[in-house]
Amino acid sequence: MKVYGHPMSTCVRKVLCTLAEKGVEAEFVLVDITKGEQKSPEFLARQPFGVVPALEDDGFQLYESRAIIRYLDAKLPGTSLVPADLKDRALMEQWISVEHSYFSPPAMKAILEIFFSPMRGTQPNQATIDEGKAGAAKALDVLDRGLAGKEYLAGTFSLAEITYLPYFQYLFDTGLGDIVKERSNVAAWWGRISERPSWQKAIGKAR
Ligand SMILES: N[C@@H](CCC(=O)N[C@@H](CS)C(=O)NCC(=O)O)C(=O)O
Repeated sequence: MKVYGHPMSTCVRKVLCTLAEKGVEAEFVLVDITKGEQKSPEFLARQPFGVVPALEDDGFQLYESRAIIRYLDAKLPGTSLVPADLKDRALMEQWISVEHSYFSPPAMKAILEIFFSPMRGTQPNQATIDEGKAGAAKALDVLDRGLAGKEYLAGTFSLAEITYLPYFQYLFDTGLGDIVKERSNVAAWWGRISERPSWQKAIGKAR
């Protein structure tokens, strides 16, 4: 099994975290997005939108991180990352959709502004950061209410947690972690899930 991607990519990190939860090693093939390798004809044949990650499993090719993590969970042995209970499973899907639709787009707007401005040789645009933070904070308010009295979004640690982890990590890495710390249920949840060995491995801090 091969994962094509870059270790700094949020979407690749979801895949690496899922593999680590399952206790499975895959071959990592570096696609250097800092050099534009994701737009090469060779990689576009794997991922026609020219973004990472892509998966190859015994000739089967798959792209889109959320599709890949569902596939890996269903295929690989180990504890399931999808709840067995129908309602918990539906809640997992709800929270993954909230992440995709309402949380990560504004969070990434703020994160990328901070991340890329030094490379552009400009100061980060504070209005862009504030707009992104405000949008992400709105989603975090909903998450905070959803997590009241709960350890995890859908009963147990699931794919839902894995979809949020990379964006939370970058909020902290770019100095925007205050919007997490200000919300007590979300802050406690982040503390719980970010300590997992699978996440530490996905970000290269553990083996
Ligand atoms: N919907 C895609 C998004 C993938 C994506 O945006 N990947 C980013 C890195 S996190 C990328 O490859 N960026 C390079 C580019 O846009 O050229 C997925 O979930 O796999």
